[in-house]
Amino acid sequence: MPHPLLYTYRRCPYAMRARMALIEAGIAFDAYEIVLRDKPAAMLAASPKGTVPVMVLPSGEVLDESMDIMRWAFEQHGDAHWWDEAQTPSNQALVALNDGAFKKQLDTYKYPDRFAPGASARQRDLALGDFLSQLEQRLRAEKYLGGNQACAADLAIFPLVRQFRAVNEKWFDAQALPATQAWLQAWLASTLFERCMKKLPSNERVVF
Ligand SMILES: N[C@@H](CCC(=O)N[C@@H](CS)C(=O)NCC(=O)O)C(=O)O
Repeated sequence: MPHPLLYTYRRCPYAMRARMALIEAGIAFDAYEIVLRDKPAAMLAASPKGTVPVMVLPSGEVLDESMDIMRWAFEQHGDAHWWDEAQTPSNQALVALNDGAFKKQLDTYKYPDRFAPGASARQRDLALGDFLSQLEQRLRAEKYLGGNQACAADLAIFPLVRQFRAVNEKWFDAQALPATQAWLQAWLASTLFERCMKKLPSNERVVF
């Protein structure tokens, strides 16, 4: 049986969540590290919208949304907790906020030159008030978004919070977000993250 193929980009937060889910679920897969400016024709033929991650299953079925890849991965997994816990209304709402408003705020914060003066700091502060404070409340109550055990919502949200912190680590670490900071540091130090960030050659299909 050939492996499923994941078109991926190492630094893309959506591709990170997909790779972490596949690794956690113990799925053997091949990976193709793309160059964003020169996407492979085979990937665009499978998914014309041109975003990574894209997963092509041995059946030919194509999954081109990161959450669909996570769901597929955890469906193959013996432990239903990883996906089911991410389906609670509070986790679904938090992932939707992460992928929606928080992602937009992150982009404005990250690229201040592309926006009006002051917009970057304003969006940073809105992200703190709208999203990070909610995440903090949840993580003060429980170690993970999945409770005592991590779930797909933890994996979905952590890569974007990582990017947000990376804009200005000193600023992030100085905020009153102790539970979020500890949660982020634990993910950064995890074997799962280390494995998902393995360096691959570009433009080549390899066993991940
Ligand atoms: N909703 C998509 C978003 C994926 C996405 O936006 N990926 C970015 C990279 S982080 C991308 O491929 N952008 C296309 C480009 O930059 O050309 C998902 O969850 O899979």
